[in-house]
Amino acid sequence: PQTIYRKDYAAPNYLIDTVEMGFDLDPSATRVATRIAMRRNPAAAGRDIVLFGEELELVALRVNGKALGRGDYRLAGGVLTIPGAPAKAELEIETLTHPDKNTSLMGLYVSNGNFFTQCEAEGFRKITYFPDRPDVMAKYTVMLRADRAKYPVLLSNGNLVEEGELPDGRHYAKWEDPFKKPSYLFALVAGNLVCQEETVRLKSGRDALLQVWVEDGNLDKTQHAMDSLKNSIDWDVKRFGLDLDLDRFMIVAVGDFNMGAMENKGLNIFNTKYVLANPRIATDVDFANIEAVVGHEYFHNWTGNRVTCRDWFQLSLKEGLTVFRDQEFSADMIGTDSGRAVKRIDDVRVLRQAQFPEDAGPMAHPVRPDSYVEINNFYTVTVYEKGAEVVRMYQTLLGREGFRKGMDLYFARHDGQAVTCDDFRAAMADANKRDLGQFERWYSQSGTPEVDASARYDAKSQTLELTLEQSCPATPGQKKKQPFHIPVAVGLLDARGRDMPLRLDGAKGAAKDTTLVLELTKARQTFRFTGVSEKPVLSILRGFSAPVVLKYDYSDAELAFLMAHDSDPFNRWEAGQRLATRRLLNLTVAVQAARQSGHVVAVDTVLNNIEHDGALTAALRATLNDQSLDPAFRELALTLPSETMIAEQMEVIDPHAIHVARQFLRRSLARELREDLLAAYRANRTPGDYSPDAGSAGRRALKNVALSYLAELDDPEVLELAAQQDVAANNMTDRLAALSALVNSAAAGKGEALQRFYEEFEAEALVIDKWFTLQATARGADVNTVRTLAEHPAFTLKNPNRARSLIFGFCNGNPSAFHVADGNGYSFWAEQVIALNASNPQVAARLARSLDRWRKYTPALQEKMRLALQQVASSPKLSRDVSEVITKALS
Ligand code: DPP
Ligand code: ZN
Repeated sequence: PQTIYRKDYAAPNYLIDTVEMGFDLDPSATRVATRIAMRRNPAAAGRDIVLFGEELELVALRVNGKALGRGDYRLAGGVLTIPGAPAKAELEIETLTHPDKNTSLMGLYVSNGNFFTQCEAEGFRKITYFPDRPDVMAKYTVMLRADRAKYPVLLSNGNLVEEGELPDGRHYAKWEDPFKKPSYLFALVAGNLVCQEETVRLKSGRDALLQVWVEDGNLDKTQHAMDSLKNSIDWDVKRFGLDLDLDRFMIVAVGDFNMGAMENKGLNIFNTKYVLANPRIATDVDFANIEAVVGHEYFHNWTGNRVTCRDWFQLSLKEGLTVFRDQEFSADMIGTDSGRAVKRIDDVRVLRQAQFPEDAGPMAHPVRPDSYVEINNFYTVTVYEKGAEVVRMYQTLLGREGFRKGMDLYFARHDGQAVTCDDFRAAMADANKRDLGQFERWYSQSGTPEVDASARYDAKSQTLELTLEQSCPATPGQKKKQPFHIPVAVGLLDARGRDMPLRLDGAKGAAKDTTLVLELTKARQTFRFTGVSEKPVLSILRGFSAPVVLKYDYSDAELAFLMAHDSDPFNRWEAGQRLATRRLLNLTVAVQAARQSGHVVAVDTVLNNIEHDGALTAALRATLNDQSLDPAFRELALTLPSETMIAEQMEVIDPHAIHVARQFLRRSLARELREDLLAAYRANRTPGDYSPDAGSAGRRALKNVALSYLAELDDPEVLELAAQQDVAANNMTDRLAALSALVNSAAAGKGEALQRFYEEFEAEALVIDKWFTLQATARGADVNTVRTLAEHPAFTLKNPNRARSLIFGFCNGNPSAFHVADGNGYSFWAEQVIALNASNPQVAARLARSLDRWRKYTPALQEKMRLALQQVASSPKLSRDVSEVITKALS
């Protein structure tokens, strides 16, 4: 397969004014007639009309009314070239597609009997031949024709301008989108659907019709999505002065969907997972995710749709920015400072758990990649989450107002255009009269920078010197890195744990701020604080002010102190995580040593004899019982770093030892904190009607993390609590937590509980997904458990959510079972990648990435992983998607 390079970008030869499309919808053969008004682009070097098309039957092709014969154009490798076309050309194309055979879920496809489209990034070319690239923007008019009985609802982008009857029981609807858009934002939906709708008055005084479309029987699950949409509309006006520009905004839920959701202009198409919710079927996390994703797609209407990407290398221009916007939206919706902090911690956890490993592995790429084989492989945590951190750093450096000025200038300059990450950076710089030249390296250099901090306090002169040194490891294609522009937020705590007012040497005025943002731009820099009246404890990288690894030689006592006192909630949490990580790494080494010595003593006995000062237990107890802290924060503080997080800290990953160590620590904490946990469990029940608000959700989270610790003890009193909760719960959060506690314990009734759960929720696909995941990630689950579950009548690889629930759940969510010594986990993985490759390459390529970090494992595991990778590599008909991932992993 061919590699596409950013440096090869060339402007399109032809621009488009209007596109008219007619669809005769039929699941087995849909005819699409397209008429495109094109004109030569004066800014382009080439003169041919270049169209892309995949898996299409070309029925007819005409230029200015004249049919083209085989000699008039070239068609090779999915590219249709028409040489010698006039400067102004009306192009007519007729194609045939087969939606019911389309299992890739890109282009036009059928899900549960209804039609849907997915065109980002390059799915439009599976509908018609077209200059399918984001810098070609046009106005669309779309005519849909279909059987009225089977497809009573016909939707496309923009406004409904006409509808009516046709002979033979068919009907039609004509849609007109008033805005220019790239083809990846095209959408249509046709089928038997129902909607919840509401008319809202916009800030501009106009009215807009909001609709949430679902399958019949799901209207009791749309209220939260509708509320989230209305909140999103209000928030964007308040925070960024951006109002809805349409008369009609639709969200449609579909059960078969590769991604989370898609921001098609005026017609967002969503994975049901991010729409459907009520207390019975959705957890607190689901409710929060729905709010975030509804917000995300809605915010794309400005950041993505009104201003779009020049080419796919610029994907983070819209995704990083829009993730940042949805993160801020969710934080503002919680409203409290502690709620904001909890949201921040959650987001950083995702970044470090998923993006840091990506940045250190074979698929590492800059936020703005330089090349790709298959663009679908670059919808990554780097482009999204690290991209959002990069946007957040502008705000940290420029302040909220400065950031807003940059956004205003960005829209003033680029509304209606397809632009680059450099254009965004220029708007930020120009609006604030700042030089952000060096900041560009956040876009061009891959890898996670490391910042090493060291401090020297001089009592006599009352100065503190903080030295920061940055480096960045080599990544594929990038051996040497230049220094980044890194905002490092710093605070100093006095002996009583209070923030000290800060003053940098040479700064004018009295010290008053207690957090300063230092700008680290050189490889090594020293910052001198004056008037520091006593030796402080340092709180560095407050709020996680940059996506870096901070190294600083904290003592255990300092970490416990920060955990008790830091006014910055992020660093307060972080101190506990550092303490826990240290302990977990020590335990892991001890497990390995015990195993090697071959002693027949139980590992637990060895671990019990390891000396430690109890600092972690004491600090966790204090946090757990601190009623002044938000329950949601306490839950985060109590949650140990995941096995994946620990793995990333090790030179050589030993999943089994990590698992034993972490389980041991959970059990000993449960034993030592038993009474405190029971008290927290009882104190944080949420009686009465369920509400997904952050306060109630936080209480449930604390209660349920207490339950999960307690269940480690396998004592009858606790298991009885779980069994009671399983029966009495009035919401899915509590229900699932109880079931999970039972399944992960030695409870006798766990099989029954699982069965009861299944029967009760058999009709709710999203809940059955949870049922599969719970079992795939359960302690004691192994490859055979998962193979057996894959034979369950409710399992199918064809539905991405279901495939993810079981297969990804196991391969990514149960590391010690997946990395079993005999390599059976890897054989299973290879089989599934190969099976998925045949039906859905995009999902297959995601699964293929589960072995990304294979070179970090013990030699014995490495060898087995290499064989599995090679097995996939040598299987026939490998898609571009999977091939790129496997080739990079093996290289
Ligand atoms: N639909 C995906 C998202 O919103 C890709 N644009 O991020
Ligand atoms: Zn997005």
